[in-house]
Amino acid sequence: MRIRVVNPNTTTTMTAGIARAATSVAAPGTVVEAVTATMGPASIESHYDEALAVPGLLEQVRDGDRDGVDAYVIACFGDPGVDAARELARGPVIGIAEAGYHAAAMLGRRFGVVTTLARTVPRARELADRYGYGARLSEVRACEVPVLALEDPESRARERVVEECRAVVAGGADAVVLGCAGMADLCADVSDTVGVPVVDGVSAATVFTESLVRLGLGTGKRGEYAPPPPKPVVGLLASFDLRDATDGATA
Ligand code: 5HY
Repeated sequence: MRIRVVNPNTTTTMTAGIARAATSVAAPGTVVEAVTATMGPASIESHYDEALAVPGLLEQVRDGDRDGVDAYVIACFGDPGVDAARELARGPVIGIAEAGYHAAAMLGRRFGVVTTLARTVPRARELADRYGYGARLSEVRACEVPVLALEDPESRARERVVEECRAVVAGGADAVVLGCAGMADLCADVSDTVGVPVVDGVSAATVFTESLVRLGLGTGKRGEYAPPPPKPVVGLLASFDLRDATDGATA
């Protein structure tokens, strides 16, 4: 099976870390294709960034489906464009926030999240409510390390993440979810240090999509997630016009 793990920001070094996490948990026979958006912001830390990241994500899903990809992981903690991607893709599409929350919810009564910037905290809470985990989420804390600084040894990212994870545990959480794809490389070490399960959404989403494909399951296509109705799309986004794709005429 082929799982396409999409980094919706345009930073290839971050995709490399995402690829390591996904590949490390994929089963034999599963091909992990870690790809970077060809357009959009270098990192996603605001609603504006998130909106600009969606076309690059959808391009990777559209092209992946034309090329026979079986499932998709959206490797950004805001789960940007997950609904639109589910309309486009035949196979399962899972965002790393949703996967992280599902995994953490099976590891204790309450879980917390450690994210990057404080301004992303409300989005993390909103997604917990959307996925039905609002009551299980103890708190969301920010380490105040920008996404692209996570890779910089000078940023003390590991120490900052450990400090916030410890505070989440002191607040009563049984498990912690890391709130950024760029934290995937830190997961095992941080978990050992803080002594509770620490969940990386990239790994969780990879094994969950793999399991759904193995179960022969994909997104329900009868209603909300049916293919988008084809219509004229003009301007910068003209290549997202689905009419060619639906009537079989070559683009
Ligand atoms: C992420 N941003 O996982 C989110 C994290 C965040 O570029 N990749 C990003 O801060 O929301």
